[in-house]
Amino acid sequence: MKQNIVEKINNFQLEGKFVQAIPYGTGHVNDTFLVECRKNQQVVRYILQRINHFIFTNPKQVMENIQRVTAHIRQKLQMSGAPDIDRRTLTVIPTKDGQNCFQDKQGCYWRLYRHIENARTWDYLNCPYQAYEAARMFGWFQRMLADWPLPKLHETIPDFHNTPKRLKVFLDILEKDPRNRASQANKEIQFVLEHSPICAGLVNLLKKGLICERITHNDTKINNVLFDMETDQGICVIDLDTVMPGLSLYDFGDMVRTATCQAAEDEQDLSKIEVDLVFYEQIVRGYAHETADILTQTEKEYLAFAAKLITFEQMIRFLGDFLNGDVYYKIHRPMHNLDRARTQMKLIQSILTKEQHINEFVETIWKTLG
Ligand code: ADP
Ligand code: GN1
Ligand code: MG
Repeated sequence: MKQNIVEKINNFQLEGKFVQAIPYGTGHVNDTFLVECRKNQQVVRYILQRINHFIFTNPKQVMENIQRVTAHIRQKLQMSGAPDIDRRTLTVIPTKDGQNCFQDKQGCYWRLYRHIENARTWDYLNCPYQAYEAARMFGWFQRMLADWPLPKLHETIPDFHNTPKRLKVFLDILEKDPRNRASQANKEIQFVLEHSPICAGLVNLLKKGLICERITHNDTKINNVLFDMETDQGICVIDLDTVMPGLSLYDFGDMVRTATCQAAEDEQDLSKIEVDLVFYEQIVRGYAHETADILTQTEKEYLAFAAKLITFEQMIRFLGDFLNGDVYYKIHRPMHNLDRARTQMKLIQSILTKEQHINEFVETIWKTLG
């Protein structure tokens, strides 16, 4: 393993000499390593990643997007005289021949980022302040990209949040039931079939011209924000593979999905899966703080709907992958994807029971902001 990583890392313009690399993070798609080098007496850290090229079929386009997005944000930070810029946006380390990623003999793509020090991610949050901060960061990220110039970014995964298409894919898998697993998930399948009309909600708004595409993150899962270890402030939005044209509503929704429940996405004790309204309210406030003058009235009205919808979309993605034999998301135990689908179902049920209250406070927050 060590030899293998040394081989990859040696292709980049490193500062210092390689010491060690350890697998890092809890992502479901790419492989991440924390790399430590030594330069004189100092430790220099990097994040090395193997891009999953079965999912991101054009890694060069992914990297081109990331380069452009990080350069755009960096320039704005510089112009505003912001401090600590290297901790507020990702820095891609070039390969020795000046490329932004490297393809090995096996055809895998590798990239290297500067490691942001004294920062950490959370797989689920511990206090409402963190929820506010996470949402403020994703709102800030959207605001930074609100004036995106042409040319458009590449669509790194087509129809990524096209929920009706996601549903169609799910129904096709269910019909084939290729691993004979449907009988193990009767309740969950029934739930999907009963609630499927929700799927078209946002795509229909787009078709009617009531909302528009923006440059969005598309994976605003809570562990894609770095928090400062001392202050717990949000400092950097990471995991930029899916930054592309999309809907701001899906970004808001995925924050609610992952930051209002104080349990992991794969928690097996479903009694812990509950939407926390104090966290939810802080997410709306943090997001509104940055986006109040960018979002349209319709976007503001559909925030709560979007949270429910994306949780449903995620449920059908996990459940579909379970039925399909776990071919997309990494799993660490049998039934892992079914467990994940179950947490999403429980979260939607919890949202449904508190929906009226949620709609009321979202409306009040926008009213008080004017
Ligand atoms: P994945 O696509 O697998 O989720 P991420 O890009 O989110 O990969 O990285 C996985 C984890 O690595 C993150 O949750 C975070 O803890 C850490 N990480 C990623 N990039 C950096 C960075 N530049 N500095 C510090 N930590 C990072
Ligand atoms: C994947 O790689 P990671 O864990 O950040 C997935 C997201 C899902 C998420 C669910 C490219 O994200 O869309 O919401 O798992 N990324 C891709 O945890 O499919
Ligand atoms: Mg991530």
